[in-house]
Amino acid sequence: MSEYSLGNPEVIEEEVDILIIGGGMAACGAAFELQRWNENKNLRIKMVDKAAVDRSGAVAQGLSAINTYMGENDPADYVRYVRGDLMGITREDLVYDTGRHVDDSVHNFERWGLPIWKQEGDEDKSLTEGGKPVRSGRWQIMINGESYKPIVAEAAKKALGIDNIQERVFIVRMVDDKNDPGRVAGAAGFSVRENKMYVYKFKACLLVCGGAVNVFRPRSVGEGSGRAWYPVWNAGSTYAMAAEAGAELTLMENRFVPARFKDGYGPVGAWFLLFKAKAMNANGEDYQEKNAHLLQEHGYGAYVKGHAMGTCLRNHLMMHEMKNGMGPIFMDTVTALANLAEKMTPKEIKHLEAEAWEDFLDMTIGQCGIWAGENIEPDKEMSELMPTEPYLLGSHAGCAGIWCSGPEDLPGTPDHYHWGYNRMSTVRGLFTEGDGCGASGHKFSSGSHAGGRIAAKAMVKYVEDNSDIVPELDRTIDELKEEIYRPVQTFLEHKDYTTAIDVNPHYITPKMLQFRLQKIMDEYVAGVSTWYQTNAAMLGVAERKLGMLKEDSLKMRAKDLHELLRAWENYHRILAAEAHMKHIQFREETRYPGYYYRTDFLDLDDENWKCFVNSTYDRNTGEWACKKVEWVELIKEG
Ligand code: SFD
Ligand code: AMP
Repeated sequence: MSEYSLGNPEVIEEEVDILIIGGGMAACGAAFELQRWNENKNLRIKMVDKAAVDRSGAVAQGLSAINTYMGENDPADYVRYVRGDLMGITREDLVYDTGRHVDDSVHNFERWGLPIWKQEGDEDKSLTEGGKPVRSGRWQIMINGESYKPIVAEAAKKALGIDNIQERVFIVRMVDDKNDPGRVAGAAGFSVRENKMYVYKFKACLLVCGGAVNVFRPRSVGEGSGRAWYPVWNAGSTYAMAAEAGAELTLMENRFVPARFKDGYGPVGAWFLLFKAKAMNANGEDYQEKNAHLLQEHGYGAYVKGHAMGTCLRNHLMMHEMKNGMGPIFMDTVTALANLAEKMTPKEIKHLEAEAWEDFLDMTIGQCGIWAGENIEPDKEMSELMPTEPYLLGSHAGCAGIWCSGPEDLPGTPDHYHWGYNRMSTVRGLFTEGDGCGASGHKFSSGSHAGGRIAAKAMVKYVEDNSDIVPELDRTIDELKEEIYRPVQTFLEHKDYTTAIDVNPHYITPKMLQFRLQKIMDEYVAGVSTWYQTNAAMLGVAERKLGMLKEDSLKMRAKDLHELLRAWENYHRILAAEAHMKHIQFREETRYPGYYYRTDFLDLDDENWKCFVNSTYDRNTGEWACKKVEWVELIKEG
């Protein structure tokens, strides 16, 4: 395909009843569930993913644990746990809803072939037959999960039918209804492989494109650049497209800064919880014990129960050491494995060592590369831990996202938690789950799948109740084409002005624009270079610079389809970044110490800020508006 034909793509228009945008955990859950509710109804359903569903999204490389499985636990306790971990403010209706439904998804994963570890003697029993899983923590169970995503994808593909799945199409924007601006009627995007633009019309859609990675300058550089903990192909599309469609966002000030094995970004859960490893400072001290008194300051310990402290607080205690020159922080893998091996046979010890490697081979292969490349044998040498660059997400230990209507049957649910169909945003017809659904973290892979199923059921009801909707787009095909392919036109118009293709006063390459975004966010919005600290003055600078960046984003060039993808991913990142910055600016307290600090408001201030911060974006003016929204306790402390 020549670069010149790129500006004039073939246009493919399709009308369906329900469009699933994304092909990750929530999307696959929805696809599976829709089959059930669509029996004898013949609704037209389509799934569109920018990648290939078999290996797309956060679970692409696999996982070693399912982090949300109730089993013998009461979902009310799960709500208490999530509330504590996220410093008091969560939508308890949404969290409870996930808790009461999540196990069925896990049982299905096992039925579809996912190997779930069982306790001795129960190896041949499935979970539904009473087989007891190997728990790493109260909520987490261990799996052999290299093929987790293909297994979940296979069930989704079978349910929907291959013909109803469109892979390699990147959705750029939602389109409002011409006759009803409070409702979405369509979505538009382009093939990342062929010169084709896609325009969908629908009655309802599930927007589940994951969270936002590479918004901040990553710690990885040079040949490691591109390595991050969360998937780099989560580019903020969910938040940006929802915001542009007018949907209210919530808790976008929240972010996740995970403590990870340094440079390879290997997760720590299995090491802390299953292998019972301890982390220590440069002097071999247990900094969590040593720094426990820090939780008395600024009210940070308000939600600590017994020894259980929120994920951000564990970071807070670790960062204190690093900021005070007491790093590196080491994960003592050596003692952990030696303790476990004490009562083991040589064969069992070999197996244990294999598990230590498999934990990463199953989900973060790059960490094994680091171990191999640096001659680290975990039973002989400790590994460094490091807090990563921030990620925006709503399904792991973070709660950024879209403000969604919750279930209708929970006692005490206030009206502002429930205004329509479950998991529908404030824009009619626009549903979300997984990383998209705000104020309800700790869904993880299983909860995101279950959430997709909850949303699917509600979408079918919405479509049936609104069968008279005839979606009409408020943008013409030509307008959409001009907007989506603008980076290509910019390139074609100006490329001959200079002899060096990447240097041109009329355009900026997506890669360079991304560096600019990451530098602004890193230096002014509490990235790693300021040890996650910011204040009103820094945010003021960020606001100005992001405004100019947004203006300049219209000058991004695309010399091929790959760059067109990168250009739009970066545009989505900018909007997600702007929302994050505006929310941090609005919330004048430090709610999540260890994730970020407002140095001008260092206290956790329950009196003024035990509330949600919600925002809306006006795509015509480019302005954001933030407001406080009341938080309500539904589950009493047990
Ligand atoms: O170890 C467009 N997660 C863990 N969950 C667990 O249950 N256990 C773990 O062990 C977990 N850990 C973990 C996890 C993730 C990662 C990356 C690592 C380790 C290394 C979290 C879960 O994976 C996560 O919660 C869910 O996957 C979230 O689901 P969802 O559906 O919200 O997002 P997705 O799966 O990433 O899917 C996104 C999809 O959108 C597509 N997409 N399609 C069209 N147009 C666009 N513009 C699009 N933009 C994106 C993507 O291709 C994808 O299909 S551990 O750290 O704790
Ligand atoms: P991670 O590997 O860090 O993503 O963690 C996986 C799961 O284990 C998540 O549910 C975490 O909240 C939990 N977890 C990780 N480390 C700890 C810890 N030190 N104490 C308690 N829970 C943890």
